[in-house]
Amino acid sequence: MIQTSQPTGRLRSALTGIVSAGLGFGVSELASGLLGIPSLIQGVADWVVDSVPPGVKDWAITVFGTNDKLALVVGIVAVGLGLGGLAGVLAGRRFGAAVAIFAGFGAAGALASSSNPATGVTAAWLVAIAAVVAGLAVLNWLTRAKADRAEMATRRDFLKTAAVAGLGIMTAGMGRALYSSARAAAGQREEVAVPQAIASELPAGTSFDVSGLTPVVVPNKDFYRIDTAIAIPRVDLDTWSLTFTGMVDTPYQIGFDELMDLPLVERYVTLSCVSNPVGGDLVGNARWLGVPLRDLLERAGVKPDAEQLVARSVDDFTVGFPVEAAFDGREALVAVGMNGEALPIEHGFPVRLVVSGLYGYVSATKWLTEIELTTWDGFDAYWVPRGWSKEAPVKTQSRIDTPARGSIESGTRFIAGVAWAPHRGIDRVEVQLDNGSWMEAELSEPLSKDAWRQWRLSHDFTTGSHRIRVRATDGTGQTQSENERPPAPNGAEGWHTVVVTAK
Ligand SMILES: Nc1nc2c(c(=O)[nH]1)N[C@H]1C(S)=C(S)[C@@H](COP(=O)(O)O)O[C@H]1N2
Ligand SMILES: [Mo]
Repeated sequence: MIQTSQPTGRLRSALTGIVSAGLGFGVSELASGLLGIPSLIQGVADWVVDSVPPGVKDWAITVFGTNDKLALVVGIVAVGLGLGGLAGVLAGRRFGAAVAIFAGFGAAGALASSSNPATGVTAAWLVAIAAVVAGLAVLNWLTRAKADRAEMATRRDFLKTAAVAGLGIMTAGMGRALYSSARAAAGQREEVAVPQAIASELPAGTSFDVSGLTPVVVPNKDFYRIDTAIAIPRVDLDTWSLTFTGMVDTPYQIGFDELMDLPLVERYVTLSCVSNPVGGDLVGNARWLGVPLRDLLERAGVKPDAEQLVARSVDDFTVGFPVEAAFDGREALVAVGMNGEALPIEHGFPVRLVVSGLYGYVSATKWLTEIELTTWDGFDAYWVPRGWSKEAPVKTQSRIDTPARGSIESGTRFIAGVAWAPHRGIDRVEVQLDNGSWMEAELSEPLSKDAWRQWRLSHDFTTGSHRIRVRATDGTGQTQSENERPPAPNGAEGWHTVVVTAK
C-alpha cells in the first residue's frame, strides 16, 4: 500500500500545482494592492485587449457581450492554474521544470502589464517576482511534504493544500480591498474644488518659446517625483488632520475643510532636490495654492525658544528647518493645490509643505499631518542621520536645456535653459562658448523671486566641437561658484557644461 496508484498520484500533484499557482495569483493581487497599482491580472487582460486584432475583439464582444474583460480575466487565471497543474505534475521529478513554467508565466505577466503607465515597469516586475517566488515556495513545500511521507500523510497533505488555497483567496481579497482604498483616495481628490487665486495665464514675457527648453511652469504630470514611499500613502480626507504641537502656546488640529476655508494664496515656487546633480532634472517650478504657514503658526503661538520646525507625513517621513523660514518673508505654504488642481496623490495629496529656498528633503513634506516646534537638538529629521546636512538652503544653479550634448546642425540657433535661486531671485545668466568671453543671456520676466527664470542666447555655431558653459548670478549679486561639488551633503555646485559637435 506504499505505492499510490499512478492516476491519483498525478491528480494530487496537479492539484498541488494548481493551488500553488492560485496562491501566486493571490500574492500578485496583494502586492499590486499594496503598491496601489492595477492588478497584474487585470494588466495582462488590458494588454491583451489592446494587442489583439480588431476582428478578434469584435468576436469576443459578440460572444461574451460586455463581460468580455471579465471573461478574459477568468481565461488568464484558468491558463495560469492549468500551467500550475502541469508544473505540479513535473515538480516531483524535475523541480526545475516547475520553476521554468512559473517564471515564464510571471515574466509574461510582468511584460504585458508593465506597458500600463499606471503600473510601471519596476512595480510590474516586483509584483510578478513576489508572485512567482511565493507560488514556487509553496509548491516546493507541498511537493516535498508528499515525497517525504507515505500514504498516511494524505490527510495532512490535503489540509495543507486546502490551507494554501484559502490563503490564496484571502490574499487576493486583501489586495483588492487595498486597491479600492487607493481608488477611493483618487476619487476624493477629484471632488476637491480648488479655487484659483491668480490667473493661470502666464504674465507677458515670462516664458520663451524655444524648442527643447523646459516650460517655465512644469505640468503636474511631468513634475519630478522624489520620496521614500514604496506605496504612495492614500490619505482619507474625512479623517485627515494637521496637528500643531511641541513648543507652542496652544496646540491644535485642523481638518481639510477648515483649512480650505482659510484665506488661500497662490505662488510660483521652484522646488528642487538636494540630490540633483549639476545639469540634472530633479527640479521644477509650479504654481502652488495654500495657506501661509505663518498664519497657521500664529494661531498656535510659537514659543520664543523654538528653533526648528519639524514636519511629519502620514508615513512618518520628517523634515526640519529653521522656524524663521516661516516668518522671514519668503513663501512658505501649507499647500493644497498645484497648477490649478488639487495636489496630485504622488505630490502629497491632500496637503504638503512648500518652502522657497530650502531643498525638498528639509522642507517639502508631502502627505503632511503634523508640525512640531522644537529645538535644533530636539530632533534629527529623516535624512540627517543618513548623512545629509541638517540645514540646506538651495544653491544658485543654472542648466542648459538646449542644445543637448551630441551633434547639432551648424548655423544660428538658440542656446537656452533655466536658472534658479529661490527666494533670492536670478539677476543675470551668462554663457561661455569654448574659451571665449562670457556673454549675457536674455532672461524671461520673473514670475516671482521664488521661481526659476528661463534664459536664451542666439548663437551661430561653426562646424566642429564646442563647449558651452552657463553660470547664474542671484539677486544678492552672488555668482554661482565654478567649484565642482557632488550633491552630498548639501547640494551640488559647479557650472553646467555641454559639449556639442556642429555638422
Ligand atoms: N512624505 C514625504 N515627503 C517628501 C519626501 C518623502 O520622501 N516623503 N521627499 C522630499 C524630497 S527629498 C523632495 S526633493 C520633495 C520632492 O517633491 P515632489 O516629489 O513633489 O517633486 O519632496 C519631499 N517631501
Ligand atoms: Mo530631495
